[in-house]
Amino acid sequence: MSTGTGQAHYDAADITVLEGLEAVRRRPGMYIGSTGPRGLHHLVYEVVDNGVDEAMAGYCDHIDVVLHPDGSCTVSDNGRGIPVSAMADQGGKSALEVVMTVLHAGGKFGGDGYKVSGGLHGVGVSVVNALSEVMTATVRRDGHEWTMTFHKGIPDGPIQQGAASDETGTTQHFLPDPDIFEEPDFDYETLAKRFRETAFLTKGLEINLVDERGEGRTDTFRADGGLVDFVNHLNEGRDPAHADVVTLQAEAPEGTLDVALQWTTAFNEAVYTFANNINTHEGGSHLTGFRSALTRTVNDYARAKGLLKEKDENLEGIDTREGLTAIVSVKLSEPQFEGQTKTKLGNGEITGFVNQAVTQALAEYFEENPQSARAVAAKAVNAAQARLAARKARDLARRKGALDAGGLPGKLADCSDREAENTELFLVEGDSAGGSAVQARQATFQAILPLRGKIINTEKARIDKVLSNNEIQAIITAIGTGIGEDFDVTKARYHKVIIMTDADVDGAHIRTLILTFLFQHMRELIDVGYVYIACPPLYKVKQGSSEQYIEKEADLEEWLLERNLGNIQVQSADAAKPSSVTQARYHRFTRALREHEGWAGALRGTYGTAPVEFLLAHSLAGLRGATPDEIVAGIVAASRDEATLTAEVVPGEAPAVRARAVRSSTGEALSAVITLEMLASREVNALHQAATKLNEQVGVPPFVVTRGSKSREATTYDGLRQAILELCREGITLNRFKGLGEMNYDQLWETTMDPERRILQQVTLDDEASTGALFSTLMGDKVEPRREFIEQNARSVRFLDV
Ligand code: 0RA
Repeated sequence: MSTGTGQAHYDAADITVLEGLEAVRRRPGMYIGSTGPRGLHHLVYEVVDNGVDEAMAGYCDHIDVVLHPDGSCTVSDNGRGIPVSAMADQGGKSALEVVMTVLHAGGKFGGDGYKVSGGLHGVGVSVVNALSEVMTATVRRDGHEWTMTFHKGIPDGPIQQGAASDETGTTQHFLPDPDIFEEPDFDYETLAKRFRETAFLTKGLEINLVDERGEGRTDTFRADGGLVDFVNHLNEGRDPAHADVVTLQAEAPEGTLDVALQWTTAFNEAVYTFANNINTHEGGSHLTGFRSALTRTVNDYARAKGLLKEKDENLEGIDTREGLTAIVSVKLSEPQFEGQTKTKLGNGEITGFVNQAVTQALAEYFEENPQSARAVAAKAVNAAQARLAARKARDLARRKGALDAGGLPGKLADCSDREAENTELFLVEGDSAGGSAVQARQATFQAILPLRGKIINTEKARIDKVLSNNEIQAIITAIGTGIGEDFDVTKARYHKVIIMTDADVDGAHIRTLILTFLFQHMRELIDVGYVYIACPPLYKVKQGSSEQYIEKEADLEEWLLERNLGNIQVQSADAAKPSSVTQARYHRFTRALREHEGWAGALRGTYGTAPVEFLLAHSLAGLRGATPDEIVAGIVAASRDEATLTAEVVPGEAPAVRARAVRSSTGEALSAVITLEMLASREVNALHQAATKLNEQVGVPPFVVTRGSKSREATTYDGLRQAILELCREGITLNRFKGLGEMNYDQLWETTMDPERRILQQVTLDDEASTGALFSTLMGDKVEPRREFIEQNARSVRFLDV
């Protein structure tokens, strides 16, 4: 085994690499979609998906994902390990180096069976590398451990052979570059959701997610039941219409097929399709085959058993899918992805294969389970009747002019421009806010529809019931597209439909109800990007003669600092004189503070509060790795004027020291048992490093912070941050808006409706499967899952990735 010598001279391959990395860093959006939260999480998916590919090829059954307090992430798998040998056609560079630095290099090795997924988001780990401040790849294979470290994608040096190892696998540690990403903070829930889905699709693969930040969390995702577990998960908020989940597997030259399905008593359809583990949001050939099989099989059964009489029309596809939850997963060697978002499977040959396999399996299931079959068929017949009834109701309503554009709802304050492209419709919570909105709007292009009271919960009601609801009728007629099978996006009367609700729990609920309706009956309106959420500000701040609206907490802090940090002086215990803090320095300080808090939280979780608080209060993290006697000496030496410290070795098996601090001013005593194990831990090491960074930024506590004649004392780093913010807030009037109604109309215009100044969030369906499950959880029949969800997410109910 040789090591690469690509660094020895500078050749054409190096230039290509540098150009490639450069391109990624210059236009990150082209490779990962955005530099916002989505793009950031994409980095993790990219790295994890490589391990999943390895699992799909049968070489890996375990992936660990760890989120570290410093904002970095480690992904570790037990696959074969990225190859490390030198590549002749790459100037002798190691394969590892090529994979890590050459765009799209990932799939070029290995040959047979590897990279079934290839395709869609497989931009390659080199993109992650290019966008990371630092990245280290460690490979275990060929009897050794091998490592390479990179900064912004550029290798620090050639591959290094490390200790002997008889394991195999790959570990990648990366820190997303804060110069590239707007908010380099991983969201645990987002990642958990994704890995839960990945685990469902890859039977037997265990994905372990660990959050070392703050309180810390961990989840293990593993679905030994594969797709059956997925269907059960999606049906958590629904009642099954028959006992078991139907499954089938089939293999043919066209590819392989895995299906799990179950009908429920709900009314909407939850069918999710995947091709090579990629969520095919736009459906495609596999979905077509699946649907025809269902329509035919259920019709045949209903006819054969007399549930459909001779005179009855056939069931339509949509009838047979009412309340159906299903996962259709195909794997094929050369997937073609088409459609607007490249999530529509194009391979035509798959349709017949899926159709035939599903028809056969479902017919067999119906044959063997007559009771279930009857329930399914009866439900479909029922759905057809409801559909016909709804059509009649709609025709009737249309004749009466209630549903078409001719008879626009009375409450709609329409705009004068008739070019849909130029216009927007605000769906506004409540009549009073609706009134202000009408006064505030630009009547040429802005229409207002006030919604009174509660919107019907469309997850719980069948279509005919939904249609008879006044608020829903008003929404449908105002938008003009029709719904369901009649939906026609070209008839949209506005190209922006903006949901404007209060920034409180009720507002969030109403927003969910509207989104649930749009999701179920006007999906395409969301798909084409016509649906938005208005973002009314939370605060108005005023200092002297200048005032400003502020959308969220974090922006408020930014605003305060921008204006007032310059007037603030910080005196630390170790500096001769007070100094001022620049914004850049303040930000480095708070970043280090977060990291420090993160490690402290991780330690508290493992060793309890008392020893950690003791460690922090007396800055003892530097004692790691010392002997018990040295630790005792170190603790005693940490005595200050404020407190006297004593310590003794605790006899026993696990070496530990009992430490005691007596506060001089009050005589109060605190003690804690500090184990050597804790002091030697990785976390204490990291804590010490974070503390060192804090020292470098702002010095050591206690601090005195002054602004003009006002001052504050702080004994901890967190206290310092609070003191700075409090002083920045002096002389500022802060106004909090609880709802739209608290703003007068010109405020509403300035902050929320004026296209020049407002902020709109476009609604997208990033992760449909979990969005669907979530709507059911939030809006479905079962109370328990909903309560659990709301309890778990009390502070941040974020169901759609908006
Ligand atoms: C190509 C070939 C082989 C393994 C891999 C790629 C591989 C890549 C990644 C990325 C993360 N984890 C991974 N594990 C494996 C194997 C070639 C062989 O051993 O025959």
